[in-house]
Amino acid sequence: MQNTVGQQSMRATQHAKTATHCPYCAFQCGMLISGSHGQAAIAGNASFPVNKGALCIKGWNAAALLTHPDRLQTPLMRNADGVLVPVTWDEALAHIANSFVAIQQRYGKDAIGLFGSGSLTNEKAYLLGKFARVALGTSQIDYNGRFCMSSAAAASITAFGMDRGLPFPVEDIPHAKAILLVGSNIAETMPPLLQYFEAQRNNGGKLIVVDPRASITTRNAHLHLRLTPGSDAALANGLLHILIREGLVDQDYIHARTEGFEQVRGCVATYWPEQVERISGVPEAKLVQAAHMLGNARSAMILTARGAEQQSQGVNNTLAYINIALALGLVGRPHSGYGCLTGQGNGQGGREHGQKADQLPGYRKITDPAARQHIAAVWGIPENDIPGPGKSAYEMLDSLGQEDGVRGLLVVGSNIVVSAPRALHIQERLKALKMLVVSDFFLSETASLADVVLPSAQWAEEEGTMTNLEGRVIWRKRAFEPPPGVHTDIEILCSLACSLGKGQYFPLSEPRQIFEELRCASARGVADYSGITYEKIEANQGVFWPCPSEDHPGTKRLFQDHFPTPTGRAHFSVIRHQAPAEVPSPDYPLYLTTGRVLAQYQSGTQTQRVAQLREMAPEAQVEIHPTTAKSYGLVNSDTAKLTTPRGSALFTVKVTASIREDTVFVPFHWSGQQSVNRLTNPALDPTSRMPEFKVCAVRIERFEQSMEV
Ligand SMILES: Nc1nc2c(c(=O)[nH]1)N[C@H]1C(S)=C(S)[C@@H](COP(=O)(O)OP(=O)(O)OC[C@H]3O[C@@H](n4cnc5c(=O)[nH]c(N)nc54)[C@H](O)[C@@H]3O)O[C@H]1N2
Ligand SMILES: Nc1nc2c(c(=O)[nH]1)N[C@H]1C(S)=C(S)[C@@H](COP(=O)(O)OP(=O)(O)OC[C@H]3O[C@@H](n4cnc5c(=O)[nH]c(N)nc54)[C@H](O)[C@@H]3O)O[C@H]1N2
Ligand code: SF4
Ligand SMILES: [Mo]
Repeated sequence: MQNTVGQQSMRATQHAKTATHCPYCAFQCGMLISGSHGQAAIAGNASFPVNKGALCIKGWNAAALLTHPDRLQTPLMRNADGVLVPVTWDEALAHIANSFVAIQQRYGKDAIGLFGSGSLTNEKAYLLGKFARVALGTSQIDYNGRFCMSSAAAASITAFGMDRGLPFPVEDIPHAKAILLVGSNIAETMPPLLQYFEAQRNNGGKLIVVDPRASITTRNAHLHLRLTPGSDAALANGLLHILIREGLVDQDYIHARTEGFEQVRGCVATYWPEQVERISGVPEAKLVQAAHMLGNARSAMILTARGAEQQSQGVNNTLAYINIALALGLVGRPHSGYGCLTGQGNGQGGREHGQKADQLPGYRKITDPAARQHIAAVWGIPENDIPGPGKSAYEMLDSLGQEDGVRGLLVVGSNIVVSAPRALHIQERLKALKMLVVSDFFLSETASLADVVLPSAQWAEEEGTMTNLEGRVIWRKRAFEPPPGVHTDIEILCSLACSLGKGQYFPLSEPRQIFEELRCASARGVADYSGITYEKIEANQGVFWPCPSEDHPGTKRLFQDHFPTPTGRAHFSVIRHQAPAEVPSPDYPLYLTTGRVLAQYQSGTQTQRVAQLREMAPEAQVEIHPTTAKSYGLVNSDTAKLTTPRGSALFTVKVTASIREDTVFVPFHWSGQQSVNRLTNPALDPTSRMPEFKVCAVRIERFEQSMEV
């Protein structure tokens, strides 16, 4: 049997037909699909060098959704009684086009918005960005990567001049003598990546984890720094303070390859370990131990994920960790460096090809005249027709239905009712729209609010490229035809462009034809895909960007001898710790932090429909420390009501010593009364516009039936 709970790291044994990749996270495990649409069998692809045959439980069960009874099979449109009823594609598309045109005539081009996703293939992400600017002429496009990758991306661009999540392949991990893993729970969020950490450990390497929780990932760590939520920048500055004090920084590297160190040295001089202990709760002795492990290692890596990034100080937190990597001379050195562990399946490629409010394909800036000229030529439109930058994801959602805001919205690949912060408010904003269109495989919570729902093809039913967390562009092959009545997002966008009278710019094409256009659009950009072809991907098990010509092998490792900054040097940034936007108070005395569990994916639309995954994680639980639970009279399996200034929600109590006494943790995969995003704070990072999912202040009480929620 292949698809059983205990077999998640089982290696592939079976020969199968189509070599493709998992629909879920950024590890993009290679998998083999055989059988038929209704009875597809999945095996890990042992010859794909990244996962080497291993899959996690979500990957093993991915095929269960292809012919799931909840699958949308026909477009739906809201009738006069407010009920969603089946309609033909022609009716649905004509209605959308007419409404969008009417809205734009009345309120202007920017009254139509698009919300995209890091789940989309490169081809779809590219087409969505082009659709916004060319078919609709709107500046209002952003995507869920703003909730995911934006802080690390902004930090990398500031420090190194470009952003590729990991600037080295995962095969380097086993050779790092020390790793600082920050705000990342890979044991649950990317289990097959653990094999590289196990190899690192077997090679004598050390692992330090920075997390307010003793997550499953921390179990194998040599050192766990259990910081107060929201104190990463102080902790990082404290580590750098010790490294400088003890002469462990790499002066030659700092001198040859960086700028701005003196100012940072001056700043971190005031982050005395005892003061950092007060802010972060991490004992001075542990800070010193961590600094020694990192500073004395011949090779070392610093890896961050959402824990430090999803904060109103997310960019600064990341920059503070990057300062350590630069001071130790790690960036560009063998088996060393700074990297961000990207999250969604195409979290990397999805942030490169123009579905971001301020961006054009090839990771170009929409405000850069040269970039605009290049893309206008590829698209065959005058440069002036390309709109300027639009609002960031949360700001666009906050504007829905408002004066000067978006009145009609097309959502492709996101379930914002569940995943956006301050979810009750966002739900109200969505209801204020004149027209909400959602493309999805299932009637998600967001789709159920829509005026028109479009049934879209799933991963195994369409081909396209994805870019994994290493920057490796891979080919997700098609195994089956979509069910009758279901269209691909590419078909949907091209047909809609036709209905909008812009068909000449969107000839109905195969993904590989769109990829050919993407290659031209990205040429000479930061994320240059121009030398990548489907055939080259096939022959090489993926190609790393930048890859500027067909005879170029691709770039596995970045920054080895220079940085793509104006001076060729990396930049240190002076970072001062600032408290999160909301800290505990007498009314809301605890910290609330949020994240993920192994068996569920994101807003749960997909994984909650798989029986095996539902059984493993059937409901949202609040993790609470035994001492804290006792003080509130809570025991396991009680229902707790959590309240913040944004709203209330109900969770089942899980008493565990793995959490700090002053903090509770809730995963965000559930909706309705179990939606933790009813509670989260939409305070945004000033640079990345990333919401503060990881820290807010909360009140907790035992739920009684008489209470309101
Ligand atoms: N099972 C599963 N896997 C997934 C996903 C999923 O939904 N489910 N989603 C994918 C996606 S899109 C993403 S972005 C990745 C996310 O992958 P991760 O970043 O690994 O996941 P999270 O659980 O969001 O957060 C990681 C850790 O941050 C810690 N943390 C909380 N507050 C702080 C803080 O102030 N500082 C620090 N240093 N740490 C803190 C949390 O306790 C948590 O253990 O996972 C991907 N993989
Ligand atoms: N509290 C809290 N909230 C968070 C986070 C957190 O850590 N804490 N993390 C944030 C992060 S990192 C992320 S990435 C977001 C993710 O949250 P969402 O953006 O909601 O992501 P998904 O749940 O993956 O939503 C994808 C939806 O699109 C559909 N879908 C998937 N692929 C495709 C496709 O190719 N085409 C179409 N048409 N539909 C598709 C799925 O069925 C699903 O309904 O959540 C964010 N929200
Ligand atoms: S680790 Fe990610 S890509 Fe691999 S099987 Fe699990 S969800 Fe899929
Ligand atoms: Mo994410």
